[in-house]
Amino acid sequence: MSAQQPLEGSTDARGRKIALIAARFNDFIVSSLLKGAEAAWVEHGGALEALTVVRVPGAFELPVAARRLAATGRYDALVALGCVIRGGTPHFEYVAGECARGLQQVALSTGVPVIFGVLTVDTVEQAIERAATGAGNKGAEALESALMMAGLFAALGS
Ligand code: INI
Repeated sequence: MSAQQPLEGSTDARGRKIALIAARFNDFIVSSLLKGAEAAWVEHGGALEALTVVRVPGAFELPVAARRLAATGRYDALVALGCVIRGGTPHFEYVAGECARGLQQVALSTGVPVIFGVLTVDTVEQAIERAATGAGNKGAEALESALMMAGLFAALGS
């Protein structure tokens, strides 16, 4: 006797509706996450014209934009991209904490997967490492997670 095959969705991007929400704050990092996500979308068979990209001021605004997009019912999954770098003040905790909490709340309340592609790091160097082109780009990883969740939910049916 063996267990059933785990139910996993296809990560084929064709026909999927995904929106990327990217913060402008720390754009020198977030634009690389965005490029990584777009490249992963194309790698998985998606057409760039079929990918929605919206920009918000900072990570703190990602949840409300995600909520608005989820409410349209047009998207199979959302990817939130941002970068919060720890400074000498408690601001980091507020921005990073509320961003993570808010995004999960949107996912749980709407049922639309919201992927946490927000870097929360201590130093600029750590951010650069995670936004570099190629393997390890967290934007690309976030996009792949979105495709996995969209594929899984498609396989589960409504
Ligand atoms: N926003 C970020 O995305 N990353 C940060 O590191 C950051 N810091 O450090 O302040 C940040 N602040 C802006 C915040 O997200 C809001 O846009 C702003 O407070 C207006 O609501």
